[in-house]
Amino acid sequence: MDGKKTLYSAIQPTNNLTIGNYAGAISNWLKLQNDYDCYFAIANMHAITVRQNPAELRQKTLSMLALYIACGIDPDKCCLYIQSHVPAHAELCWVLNTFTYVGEMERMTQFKDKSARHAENVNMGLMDYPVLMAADILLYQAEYVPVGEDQRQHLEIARDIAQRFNNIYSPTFTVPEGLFLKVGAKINDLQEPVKKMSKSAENPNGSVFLSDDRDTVIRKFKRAVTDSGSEIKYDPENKPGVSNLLTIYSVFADKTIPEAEAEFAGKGYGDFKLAVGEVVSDRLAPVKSEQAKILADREYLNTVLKNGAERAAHTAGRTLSKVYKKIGFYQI
Ligand code: ATP
Ligand code: LTN
Repeated sequence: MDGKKTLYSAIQPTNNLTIGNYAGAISNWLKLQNDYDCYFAIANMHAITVRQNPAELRQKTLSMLALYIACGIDPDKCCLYIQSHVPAHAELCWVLNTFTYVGEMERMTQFKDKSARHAENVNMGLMDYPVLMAADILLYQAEYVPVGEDQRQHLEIARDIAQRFNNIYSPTFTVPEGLFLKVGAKINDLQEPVKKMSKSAENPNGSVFLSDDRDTVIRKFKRAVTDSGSEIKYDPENKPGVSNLLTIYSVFADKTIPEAEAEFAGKGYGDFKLAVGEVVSDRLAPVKSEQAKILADREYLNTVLKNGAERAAHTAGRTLSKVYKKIGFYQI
């Protein structure tokens, strides 16, 4: 479209989003939507690799769409859709499975983590997760994929699979590149600041959810773990707690890390934590009220989804048909 390069990303509708998802994914998408032909999906097929409550999954899917729009992702500029609405994802995934080795999948960090966390349900889908993600990206011939740091390994495998297929047949897939932010690509847990902040963390005090009310946000920041010493300085190695808070502040206040350091020079940890909590809740308040308004308009959401799925299916269908031709599937 308009000679713009294509960009693809997705988020699973599991749990409520955290400020980590906002910083690492959505805030980045916002900046990119004007300059690229963007596809943003709700990855419900990825979500079921971990057991979900059906009613909740349905509700979270819509609530995530409303959130995308409330954050400023414009459905007139970007293609917003639900992964399961476009069958080509499952279809290409099957083909790509035959170009992926079991050993490669067993080595994936997220697979190992999630298998340990869900030992009672280490299903084939969990292992196949990266191949489905490769199918998502490759169907749209995406040049760029903005994601958080934790997705780097999955992106590498998507590139490998694309190159493998292109080498065996002829150039078919664009080999995608990850777009990682300098600041915000990894927000850590407030209680264990050396661990990634996650939607499904065990301790809810370590994650700040976009749905948290102001008091909860402030309370979580007040209780955030800081480090020894009293200086407010960015030093992830020796001061992981303070550095994480500075990162959050810089994303939510739209300031650089040195600007944030200068602002808090000479101040105590108490004031600093309060200021971070305030800037985050100030930013979230309008998003939350806008999300509720959008969520109430089911007809509008369904129209967005219908248009999105149509557009996505058109692009994806072209790639799938090319693939089927190359591998020798008879087509009428
Ligand atoms: P879960 O805890 O359920 O595995 P998650 O919080 O890791 O989920 P995903 O749906 O896997 O969220 O990720 C959505 C997007 O948010 C991805 O682009 C991911 O890289 C980004 N992201 C997730 N957590 C963080 C974080 N702590 N900091 C920065 N970006 C993040
Ligand atoms: N696994 C991703 C979500 C995801 C994705 C994608 C991201 C599914 N398909 C395609 C980028 C491109 C995650 O963030 N956990």
